[in-house]
Amino acid sequence: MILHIDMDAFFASVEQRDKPELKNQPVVICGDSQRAVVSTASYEARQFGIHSAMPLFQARQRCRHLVVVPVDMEKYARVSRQVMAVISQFSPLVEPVSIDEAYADVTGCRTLFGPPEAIAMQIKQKILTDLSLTCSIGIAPVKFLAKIASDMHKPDGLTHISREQMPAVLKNLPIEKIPGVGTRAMKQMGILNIRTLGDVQRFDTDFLSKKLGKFGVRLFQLSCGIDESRVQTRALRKSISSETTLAADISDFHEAKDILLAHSRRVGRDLRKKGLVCCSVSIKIKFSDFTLITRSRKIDEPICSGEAIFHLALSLFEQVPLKKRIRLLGVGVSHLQSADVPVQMALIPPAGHRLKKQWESVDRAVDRIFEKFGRDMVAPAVLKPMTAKPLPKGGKMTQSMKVLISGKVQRVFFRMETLKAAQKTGVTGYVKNRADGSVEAVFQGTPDQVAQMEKWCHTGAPASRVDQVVTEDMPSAPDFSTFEIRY
Ligand code: DCP
Ligand code: MG
Repeated sequence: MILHIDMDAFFASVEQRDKPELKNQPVVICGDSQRAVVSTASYEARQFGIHSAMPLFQARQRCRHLVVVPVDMEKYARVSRQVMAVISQFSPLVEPVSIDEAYADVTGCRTLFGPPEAIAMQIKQKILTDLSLTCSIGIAPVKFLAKIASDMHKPDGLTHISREQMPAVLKNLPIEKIPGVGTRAMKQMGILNIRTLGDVQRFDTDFLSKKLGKFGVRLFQLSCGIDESRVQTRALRKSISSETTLAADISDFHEAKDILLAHSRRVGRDLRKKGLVCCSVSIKIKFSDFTLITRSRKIDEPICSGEAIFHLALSLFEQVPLKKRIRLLGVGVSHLQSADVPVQMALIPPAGHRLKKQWESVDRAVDRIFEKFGRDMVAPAVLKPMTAKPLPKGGKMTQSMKVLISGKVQRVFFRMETLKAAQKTGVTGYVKNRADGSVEAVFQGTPDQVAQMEKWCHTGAPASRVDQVVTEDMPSAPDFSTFEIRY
């Protein structure tokens, strides 16, 4: 059985909890610009017809005594983590899907906590007593129905759709309630006179896939109560990589070696931070004529130290004949697994094993210093700083870096959080969504500020999952005066 937990009027409830004068008041959480739109409205404000995404001026017209509270994303992210922690006490299989909602598979938890409904009640109770917040929970045999159920009796609701009730619920379920139905699909279904999931049954999958593409097939399955999607815990990243398009093409072996070391350390740090190890290392080289080569090597024993990654990256690099100048250099790791998974060690450790373990503990110590005191405190002796160009005015060193972030990074507050981090760090530039599902950002500032922002991209926003961060130095970027979200 699957639970879908969704907090009630999340941002507004957190503010009403923390500021007692807001209790029972029509409250909206909102930016304060001219063009501000409502993030969310308290249930009192919803009685005036105010809802998320409504322009603030319109909301004010509907309710004269509306209370406008500014967004405090850091606080909501913190509360979100507390909510997820409560849910995780009841099931090991928890999938956070946004800042205020998560799925939990409670199939195997009956012996410990009782039937699904009892578990849902315990989660609601614990969120109320520990965090003074209410949520609504849907219970169903499949994910999409659990989500629909959580919305049926909001706020503070608990809705259980049993396997026996499923056919009746599916038959009458309005099509617009199905998560992921876009306006185009809605239009097409209007033409076919499909209003409920029951109506879908009048057609066969061939016809539906011709009219609606892949979604048509999924729709047919859903109408039969089939939803193959499983609750996915922190999905393992497939690969991690770091690369730089160099400010100027290089041909010097030692210079290339320094860059490989910097990238290897960065990738290693990212691996350790995520609690992962890798079994494959690769390098990527783009030459001055834009030809691109990649080389990779699999290893038997998983690694996560920057030195070990560098050792393999260098051996790959040494096998590449360097006839042209190098424009881009990168290091990547793949075949990732959790560092907690027990690794079968050979009975007698190979000669290099102790050395490898020593490097890993050095790296972990350096990581802790990095976290505590910042990037400049420790650096490997052979590393040079990454390319930076001097600003003509003021004499301050300025660096511009373009970063492409892929993974689950859209529709999860990634841009808003990047904007906040950028404003805090003091960089200029922009962040925007790309059509391919990735997020693009340009950061401009001192090398240290840019490095901080690059580090932030690896961490991501609440509920996001960063799979890959690709960086590119921009030797001739225009000067940005602010940091903005671009559309
Ligand atoms: N949010 C936002 N902009 C939107 C929609 C939502 O900033 N267009 C934010 C504010 C919400 C939070 O995300 O509090 C969670 O979104 P929900 O859709 O779950 O809405 P609420 O939790 O506010 O209300 P509900 O009780 O309907 O779940
Ligand atoms: Mg909610």
